Order: sequence, then C-alpha cells, then structure tokens
Amino acid sequence: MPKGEPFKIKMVEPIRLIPREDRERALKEAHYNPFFLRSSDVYIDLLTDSGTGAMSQFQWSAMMLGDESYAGASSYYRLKETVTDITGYEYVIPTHQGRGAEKVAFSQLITRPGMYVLSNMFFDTTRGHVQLAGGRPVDLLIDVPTEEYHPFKGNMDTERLEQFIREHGAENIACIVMTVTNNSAGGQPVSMANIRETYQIARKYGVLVLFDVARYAENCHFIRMREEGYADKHPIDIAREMFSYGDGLMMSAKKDALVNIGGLLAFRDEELFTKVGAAVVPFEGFLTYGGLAGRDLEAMAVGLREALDPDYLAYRVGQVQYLGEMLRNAGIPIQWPVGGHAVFIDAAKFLPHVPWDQFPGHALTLALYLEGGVRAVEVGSLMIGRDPETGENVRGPFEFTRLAIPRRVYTNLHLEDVAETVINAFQKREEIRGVKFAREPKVLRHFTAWFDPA
Ligand code: P70
Repeated sequence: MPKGEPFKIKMVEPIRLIPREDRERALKEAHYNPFFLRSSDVYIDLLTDSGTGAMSQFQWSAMMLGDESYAGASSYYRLKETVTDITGYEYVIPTHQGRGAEKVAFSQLITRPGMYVLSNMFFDTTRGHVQLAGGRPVDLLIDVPTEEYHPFKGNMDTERLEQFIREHGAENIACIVMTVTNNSAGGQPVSMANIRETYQIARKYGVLVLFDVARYAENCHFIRMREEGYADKHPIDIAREMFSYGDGLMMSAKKDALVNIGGLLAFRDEELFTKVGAAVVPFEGFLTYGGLAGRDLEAMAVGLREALDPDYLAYRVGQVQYLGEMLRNAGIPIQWPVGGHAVFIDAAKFLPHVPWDQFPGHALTLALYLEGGVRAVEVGSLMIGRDPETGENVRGPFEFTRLAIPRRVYTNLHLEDVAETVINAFQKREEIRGVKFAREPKVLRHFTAWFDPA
C-alpha cells in the first residue's frame, strides 16, 4: 500500500508563524477567545474541520454547472438523486448549514415545552436548538474512560435509553438523535449494531429517529475497519444499511460532504417532510435551495460521493491517527483510540491544577496558540454551558482541547509541528492558568464569550 496522500496539490495558500510577541498581543485583542483571532495570525488552524476542507477539481468544475433558478433547479435534482442513492430517503431539502436543518426540525418536532430529545450525545448547536425550541436535551452516551480502548466509544447506552422512554413516556419524547460520528464524545464512532438496536427500541415505543450525520462517512469507515462482517463492504453500502435504521437526517454538509457551506434535511416519509418542510420556507428559503446557491448544491452532490471513497477515507482517518499516535507516544493524555476528524486532548489530565469551572480545555487552547500558533477549540464544560433552569454551570463528562483536522488541507509535516507544539506546552504545563468570563452570552456562549486569565 502506498503511504502518500491520494491527491496532489494544484493551488496553494501561504501560511506563516507570526512572532511570539505578536501572538500574545493577538490573543489579548481576541479577549482570550480563539474565535476572535484573525486567521492571518494563525499558523495551523485546527479550530474546526467544518467548512475548512479543500474541494476537488471535480467539485470546482461542477460549480460551473450551477443552475440558479429559484425553484426546481436541475442542481437540486442532481443533489437529491445523490442523497436518495446514499440514504434511501426520498424527501431531500438543502439548508444553509447544519444548524439551519436543526432549527427547522426541532421547531416542528418539539410540539410542547419540556419535551425530551434523547441522543447518544448532542453537539453544541443541536443541543442549543433543542433548548431554543423549548425541549430538554438528554445525553445517553455509554460510559468508558477516555484512555480505555473501546472500538465504538460514541455508542448510545441502549439500556438507559429504553429505561428513559419507559419512565418518561414515549409521548413526551420528540425524537431520538443519533450523532455519527459522536463529535462531543471525541469524534468517536457508533457501531452498526448500536444504531440498529436504537432503532428497534425506538420503533417498539413509536419514537422517531433522526440522524445527525455531519461525519457519517468517517463513521462508515470505522464500521468497515472494526465491526465484524463489514470489511469487504463499500462505504456506500454501509451507509445504506445505516440509514435504513432511521426516519431521517439532519446534516452539516461542511464536513463529510466536503463543501465550504451547506446542510441537508432528508426524510423517509412524506408526512414528516410536510411537517418539517413547513418551516423551511420562512427560515431557509424555498424547498429546493434552502439558503444555498445552485453551484453550492452541485459541489455538495459531488462531495458526498468523494467522501465515501475508501482511499480517501483511509487517508483521512489515517492522518488524524498519525497526529494521535505522535501525541500518545509522547505521553500526552488523549482520547483513545482517536476519532475520525480530530484528536481530543484530555485537558483535565493535562492540567490537573486547573479546576473544571476555569475550563482546562480552553486554558490549553490558549497555551497552544501562544506556544506554536496552533488554533484549537475547547469541547467541554465551557461549550456545554449553563443549566437553563438553575443557571448553574453544567460540568461536562469531559474537558477536551480539540485539534480538528480540515479535510485535504494540511500535510503530515504540519501535523508534526502541531505535535511539537503540544509537547512543548506539556513540558511547561504547570505555568498554564485557567480562565474566567469577562462577558458571557446566554446561548452557545463559547463562540463569543470574552475571558480573562483566572
Ligand atoms: C465543529 C462544528 C458542527 C456540527 C456538528 C454536528 C455533529 C451539527 C453541527 C452544526 C461546530 C464548530 C465547533 C467549534 C468551532 C467551530 C465550529 N460542528 N452536528 O467544528 O453544523 O456548523 O454546519 O451549523 O459537529 O464540530 P453547522
């Protein structure tokens, strides 16, 4: 097997590491929040793998075919046929990005305040939209320590799921959200067996199952590699089986559809489509464009197929693994095994002297920027936010610093620089301090909060 990337590079974008004094100044000006840094002040940008990937020559050329008709554009039908081919779902609606799909879906599915929405684990925007629609999000992730091996650490705890439905009544549950891969749990995969079992339980009680499939292609790759009976299957066939265990999907196409902007809703039956579709026109735009240009739909249709290519997936997940192994070999505490899109550093273990409500994951993020111009992001108690009822900070199950790798963007030498940055910060970890809020927004606070060193 060749070791190289399954592509060569046709267009380049210069990057550079600015001097340390400039990084200190930039961080202060950004109120110690990496979202407020200018990208030109960042050397290697691992803030997110969302919308930051490189498109292929086939995607760029498909964009020239974009049909910009307001309704019924041929670009829409090309996208719809692709989505139906992969998922088996007939009813397809584009949205401007994942949270557009979430807003539309939860605003229609949560019909009474206080209804529950159950998940293997919500990502921040899905959790936010459940709350904004008056619902109560509940995470039912299996319980496995971060450094302990488990092939499918993103799984739903199906025993607790069934117990919860029995205790609270199916009529009080708006739907189940299966997040694949499970981003908040470290980009960890969910097994086919777990997806199937969740659907069986849901059907037994008449509860709807929607997938949150931002990174479903990566999940299919893990099923192929780790679950018995899938080694010889093409990822698209694994995807088809997976989607058969659900009623519909919400997607941030900025990840596994390999585009810079876009999202999707898709449903198996017309009734659900009609119910949810009612909110698309006022929020997103007409049903066949959903806030996107025709050319965006074309790029998405091509990207959806490219992301299921087995060589691409092996390269993609392999690159994340490469970074993970460098860190683990140096004794850095990380979520193990690594997930599909990012390496999650266990910041609670990295910075045991920083209390959880001074956000060790965020403190480490700031330190990595100062150390090597690497931009990461906190995934932990800062991101989870406050309990809307009590106003108290909710302690998350993890305190992570996430190094998310954009698709087809950085080389392994860049990742070696990242590893060196983390290792250097580890050597000086006692000097790293926590943070406190200087300004704290109510919803999705991590994106726009200001901080001071604690
Ligand atoms: C990320 C971004 C977005 C996301 C997701 C899952 C499983 C839905 C969405 C929303 C968000 C982010 C976080 C930190 C920094 C930058 C961006 N995830 N479901 O990086 O989709 O963004 O398209 O509205 O992961 O994980 P969208």
